[in-house]
Order: sequence, then C-alpha cells, then structure tokens
Amino acid sequence: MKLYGPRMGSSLRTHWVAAEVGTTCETVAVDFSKGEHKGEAFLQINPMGQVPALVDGDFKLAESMAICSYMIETAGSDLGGKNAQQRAKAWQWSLWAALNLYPHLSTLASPLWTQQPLASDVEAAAKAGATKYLPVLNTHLGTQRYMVGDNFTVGDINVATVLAYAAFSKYDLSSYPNITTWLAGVTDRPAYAKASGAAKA
Ligand SMILES: N[C@@H](CCC(=O)N[C@@H](CS)C(=O)NCC(=O)O)C(=O)O
Repeated sequence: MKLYGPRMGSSLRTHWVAAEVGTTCETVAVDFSKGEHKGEAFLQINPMGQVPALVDGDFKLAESMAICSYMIETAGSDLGGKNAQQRAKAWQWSLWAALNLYPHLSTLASPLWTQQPLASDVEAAAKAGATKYLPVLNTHLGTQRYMVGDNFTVGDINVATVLAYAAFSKYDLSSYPNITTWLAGVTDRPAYAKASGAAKA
C-alpha cells in the first residue's frame, strides 16, 4: 500500500491506525508548496486534491476515516470494535466529531495554514460552536474510559485527531478534564508516537 499524506491533520489518523494494526505502507509525501496535491498525477488518485489518499494495487481510496476502515479490515483487526454494537458506536462518535467538532476546531486552527487572521465574527462563531459540542464529549468521557466503553477503538483515534486541531489553535481544553485525561492517555500509546513522530496531539 502507498499512503499519501503527512503525519498531521486528517492524515495523522491513517498513520496512527497503520501503526496500531501493523499495516506497513510506503508513505509518500505530497508537496503542497509545489501544488502537487492539485497536479494531474495526484488528481488521478484523489480528484478532490486532498490528502490523505491510499493506493493498494489498482484500488484508490480517499477520506481518512474510510482509509482507516480499509486498513483495519485488511489487517483483520478488531480496532473498529469487537462486535456490531461497538463498531456502530465507534462510527457514531467518529461521525459526530467530524461533522460537529471538526468544522469549528479546524476553523480556529486555519490561520496556521492560511497565514491570515480570522475575522472576529468567524472566530466567535467557531468558538461558540466548539463550546456547544465539547461539553457533550466531556460528559461522555466521564462515564467510560474510551469512546466505546473499556475498549480502545478507531473511534478514539478519529475523535482524538479532530481534537488535535484544538492544540494547533491553542484552544484551551482545561475546563474539560475528562477530555484532557482521555486525550493524554490515548496519545501516550506507542502507536501514536510512531505515527506522529515527536509531536503530541
Ligand atoms: N475529509 C477529508 C479531509 C481532507 C483534508 O481536508 N485534507 C487537507 C489536509 S489536512 C488537504 O488536503 N487540503 C488541501 C485542499 O483542500 O486543497 C479527510 O478526512 O480525508
């Protein structure tokens, strides 16, 4: 398998899953500064011109969560969950984070890659959005060790890598102690260190 994308952003979760389930991939850098992600060759792999993307023989796949699922299944791993209910719950929280939290946290982090400050109304709306959803996650993590009960699953990886955008934007999570405790625990895993290099989410 060839995995296109850096060890950060949405791509980080694919490297993390690969490290958890033991998938060996050739990792391919895509140089945004040269516009490689919008070049003809890469658009053949992902017409969206976005990383991550995966190539396995003649199979091409985009969307980081789909790539994670493919790696888990092809590795024969139960990282997706041990039964239908766990797998469904892992998906529930993954989609919840991608659809609700990610838009706000990525907006707050976006000056890092746009090099443009956020308009104050945009920043206020993103903060209000994050403040609406983070308490839900904090309450959930007060009732169980991981996103899905006592088992670490891809749901933890998908949600933790959304929360990484809070760190990028220096968004203060200290008023959500269950989130910070859980995040410290999951990012302490050897696979996270292997996937991310030195940086903590
Ligand atoms: N929903 C996609 C998002 C992918 C995405 O936004 N990738 C960013 C880097 S983190 C990218 O390639 N941006 C370049 C662009 O959109 O032109 C996923 O999870 O894979």
